[in-house]
Amino acid sequence: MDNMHFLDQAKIYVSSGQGGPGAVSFRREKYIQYGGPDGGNGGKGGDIIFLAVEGLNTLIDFRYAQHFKAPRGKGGAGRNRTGAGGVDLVVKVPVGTQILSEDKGHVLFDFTREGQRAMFLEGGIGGRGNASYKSSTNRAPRQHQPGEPGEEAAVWLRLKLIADAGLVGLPNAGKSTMINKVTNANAKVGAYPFTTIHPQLGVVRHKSREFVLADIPGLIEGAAEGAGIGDRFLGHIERCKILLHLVDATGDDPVAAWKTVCKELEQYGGGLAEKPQILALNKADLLDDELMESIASDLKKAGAEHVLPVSGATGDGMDEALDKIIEAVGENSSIEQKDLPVASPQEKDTTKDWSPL
Ligand SMILES: Nc1nc2c(ncn2[C@@H]2O[C@H](COP(=O)(O)OP(=O)(O)OP(=O)(O)O)[C@@H](O)[C@H]2O)c(=O)[nH]1
Ligand SMILES: [Mg+2]
Repeated sequence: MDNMHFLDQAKIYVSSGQGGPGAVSFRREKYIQYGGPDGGNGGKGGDIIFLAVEGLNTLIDFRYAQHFKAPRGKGGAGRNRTGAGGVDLVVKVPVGTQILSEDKGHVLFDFTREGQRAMFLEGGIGGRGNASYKSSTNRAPRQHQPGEPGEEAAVWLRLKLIADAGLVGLPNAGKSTMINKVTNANAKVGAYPFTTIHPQLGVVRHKSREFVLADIPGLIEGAAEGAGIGDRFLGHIERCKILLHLVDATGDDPVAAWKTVCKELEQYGGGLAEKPQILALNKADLLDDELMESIASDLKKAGAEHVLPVSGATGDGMDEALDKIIEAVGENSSIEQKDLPVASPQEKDTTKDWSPL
């Protein structure tokens, strides 16, 4: 994905269509001077519907289009003709998008599968035409209604990428080098911190299986509170089933590096600290085995369960790491699950206080 065209949050304004007005009309027939009422009802306004679609890993389009207004219903007409309904407006969002209240306090919908669809704002119903007011006591009513107004709301779209496994580590740990080695991604690599400023996805093909790996910007102490590039990108690994934690073996203090990142995952919350983790001691190509082993044993003394020596540059050790990921991902990686039935999205909770405009 092109870094310049990544956007993971956008505010949009949506409104459903107003109902069309009911008509006032009377039949005109050749030999009847004064026919009965025949004004039809107005049509319903268009709904605002959200639909999750595949193939867009960014909300960038919403930077340029922020207002979505469904058309109004057409007015009723004589001869009891009901006005045409306004066409529903379908707002397409990438899979992984959450729809949040304007104050960001509530998740209204969480789209995790292609094809999920949710009705958000219903169009106003059409007004009654005068024909509907006819009664035994009023044979020539002139009553009619305007259409009901539509609804308006402002909502935030927040994209949380769908990946099966996520790369975490301090800046310069070698995350982007690794994703480039094992996937089709072409992430920027640099010998300086914060080379990566946007998350990036790549597809791993390993032993006839496929899964999606995410590379995110490096984490530093305080990242969970917004330091460095901040906590915002941690959201993109929330949906991962496993994390590949890279520690630079050539760094000043690999044990401290490992602990710092673990602490940030814990402080961020969102279940990140509870996810299974593979601790990969990276850049093994630069150190001799003895030194690698001594660092690994320091990590184990500090509480690490299993330390896997790897090199993202040469690919050494990566087979074992990928085997473990495949195992954790199980049968349904995010790209292999296409044929499963589509689950229905979270119901819209009308008790939540998202604020209409
Ligand atoms: N020798 C060697 N160098 C590596 C390896 N992995 C990464 N590097 C180097 O380490 C530096 C940082 O690599 P990146 O892949 O950009 O690191 P990163 O974790 O993505 O860094 P940020 O995006 O800044 O968080 C670059 O100079 C890489 O060439 C490795 O396995 N072996
Ligand atoms: Mg990087």
